[in-house]
Amino acid sequence: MADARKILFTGAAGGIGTMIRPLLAKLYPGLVLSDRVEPKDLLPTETFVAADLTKPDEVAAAVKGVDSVIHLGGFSVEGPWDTILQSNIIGCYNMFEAARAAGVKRLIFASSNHAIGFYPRKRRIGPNVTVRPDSRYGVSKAFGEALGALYSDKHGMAVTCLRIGNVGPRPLDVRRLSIWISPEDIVQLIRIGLEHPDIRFEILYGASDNATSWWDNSRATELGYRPTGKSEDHRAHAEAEQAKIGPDPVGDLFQGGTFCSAEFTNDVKRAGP
Ligand code: 15L
Repeated sequence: MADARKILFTGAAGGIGTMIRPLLAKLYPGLVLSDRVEPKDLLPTETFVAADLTKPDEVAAAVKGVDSVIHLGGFSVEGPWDTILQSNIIGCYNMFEAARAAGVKRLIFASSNHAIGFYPRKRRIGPNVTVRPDSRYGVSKAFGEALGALYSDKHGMAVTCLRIGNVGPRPLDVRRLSIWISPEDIVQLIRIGLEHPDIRFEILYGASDNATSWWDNSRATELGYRPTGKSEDHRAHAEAEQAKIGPDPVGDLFQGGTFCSAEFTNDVKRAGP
């Protein structure tokens, strides 16, 4: 039976949005897409509402009548402070607040591995470690997770934060062998966030079944996550791509990679937990 809930999907025209839209459309016909610009090739079952996350009235209009939100909107890499502030701090707050006011019951927040990027690659971590952002972007993702906890505890919104590694058809390099997630697997996690009856506030790692993973994703397994992607199937490609990239004495030590080495002025022995 078709899912009758009204679901808003922000960031629909972005990189991940473009990859997963066709998969989500099959599961949730009637999906409402949002972004600043309309994605090309809108399906007959999809509708679009333009919204700039920095404008509370536009966000409120997009979220009107909606039961659940998949919030992928925002700036997706490191950027100048004002860009991060507007898109990912103010924009994220506007989304949670509009969702609360509209009575939204569930929200999936696209967090990132960069909220914990300064953990060493040698260390395996679960979802409950202290955040160690590797960038202003990573700080904004930690902020979004904190907002998720607040709106869950104070207002009863069922919030799932996905600490996404890197989404794509295959891992791009050796670092991504540890953090890669296939489009199908991220849709599986989104589905858990939208449907699982036990969700209150969750942080789950957005990773496929990667043999070299740095993350304990057992909570996702408990909630029914059964990833089908295996990064090892793509090792030859990832290693060939890695050979084209020079060594990064800082980034190669930490989970966040180049996000850690960018603007780095510390002694590497004093960085990370
Ligand atoms: C992210 O959070 C970014 O959105 C994406 O563009 C990649 O840089 C990814 O992390 C990554 O760490 O590979």
